[in-house]
Amino acid sequence: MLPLRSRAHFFLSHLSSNSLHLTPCLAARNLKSCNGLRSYSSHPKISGIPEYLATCFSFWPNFLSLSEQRLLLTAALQRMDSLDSPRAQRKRSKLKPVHSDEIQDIFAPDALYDFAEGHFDGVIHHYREMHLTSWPGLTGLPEIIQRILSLCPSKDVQTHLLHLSSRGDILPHVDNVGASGSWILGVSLGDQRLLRMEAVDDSSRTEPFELLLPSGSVYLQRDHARYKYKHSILRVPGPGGGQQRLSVMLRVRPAFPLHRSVSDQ
Ligand SMILES: O=C(O)CCC(=O)C(=O)O
Repeated sequence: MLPLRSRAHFFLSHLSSNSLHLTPCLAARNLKSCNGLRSYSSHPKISGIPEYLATCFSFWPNFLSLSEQRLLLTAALQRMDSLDSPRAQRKRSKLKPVHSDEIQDIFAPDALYDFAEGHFDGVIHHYREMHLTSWPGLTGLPEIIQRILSLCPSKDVQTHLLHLSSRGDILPHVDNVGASGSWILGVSLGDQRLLRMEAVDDSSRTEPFELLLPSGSVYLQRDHARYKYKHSILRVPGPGGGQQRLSVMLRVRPAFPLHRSVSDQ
């Protein structure tokens, strides 16, 4: 089984921050590219995908039906919940089942999850995450996974689950180039969030763009959009202040990983 954190992440974070913290999660991010959040979330400019990125950024706003979203979210939470503390698991087991079709009602309240305050690389806040090696055996799930995999440009895929609390955000970053290859595909479940894409190189004179990611949508960044753009996931400003969101992130394995840890071999 692959470790949740590879030495490649560890190495880059050490280079860029000089602080060493090992946390049990996948950190496929490059700290070098991160900066502040506030100015974006308060003035979102929601736009379409710019013409010049049409070949390397794809978006399917309604890829999964509500029943598919519900099944995929249930499966993902089942896997993640088993990693929470026995205390959190016990508290959740006392919850009364909610009879509703709302996707949000599949999540327990924020307080019943072991959300981490901040990632060691400073990019992500109020989250849980895990590297997934197998999905639970739920009826109908393999068909959904197959449909998602059919969007992937290549086959050698690693899966990462990322659960943001109602307060969770992901700041601008480029995924660690040593931890994954030339494309990243994200399936959004739960709260609608804003994806912001901005060029790494300020001199490129390309405008940042923002896209609303509804539950059931899928986006794919590849090549130029994967390497030359920072992405962030922001709460949509408004009175509600955000709800929980879980993303299923598929990434191609790197052709030449920077490092392999002992448990990788
Ligand atoms: O949740 C998403 O859509 C993006 C996740 C992400 O940026 C990351 O895992 O580095």
